Parts: sequence; C-alpha cells; structure tokens
Amino acid sequence: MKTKVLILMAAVLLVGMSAFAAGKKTEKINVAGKCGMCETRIEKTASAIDGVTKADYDLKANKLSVTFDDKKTSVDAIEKALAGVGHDTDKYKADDAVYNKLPGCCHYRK
Ligand SMILES: [Cu+2]
Repeated sequence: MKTKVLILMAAVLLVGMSAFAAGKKTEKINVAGKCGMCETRIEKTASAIDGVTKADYDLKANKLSVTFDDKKTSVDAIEKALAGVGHDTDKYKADDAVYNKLPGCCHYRK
C-alpha cells in the first residue's frame, strides 16, 4: 500500500516536472525590416514554425517578439527561417539572391 502511494507521488512529480520543462519562452529577436509587407512576412514565417504560438514584429524597433515551446524550436531555428525569406538577424544574413527578390519597398539594406 505504501509503495503504491510512493509510486503515485513519483508519477505526479514527474508529470509536473516535464510540464514545467516544456514551458513556453518569449524572446526578442533583432530582425531587419522596413515596411508593412516585411512585418507580415516576418510574422507569417515565424508563426509557421512548429512550436511557435505567437509572433509580433515591432517595425519601428526592428524586433520580433516570439513565444515558442523550446522543446520544439529555438531562437536559432527561428532566425534561420527569417534569413531564409530575406530578413537579416543578428546571427544569420539573408542570401543576396533571396534579398534581391524582395519587393523594392522591402529593401532595408542601404
Ligand atoms: Cu517590406
């Protein structure tokens, strides 16, 4: 009887701990962007990543606030995806070929 209670307690503790570890994280990422189209593209790209639950781009500050499950994705993966659609981040630079294909209003590089 005592063992059963102990096992149950251990199980509850384990479930509780794993739920905590899978906690959501909110990070701010520097992302280059210039107009409303950039904002839409950045938010759409980040939101499409598995594990991302919220993405809000501040065009004036050039910062993306992103909420995600750190077991499913990471800041690194998100930055990579953004560079992949033409937006420079601190860590990853978009390929010139991708950047040049962006609409003229989106050309944030001088
Ligand atoms: Cu734009």
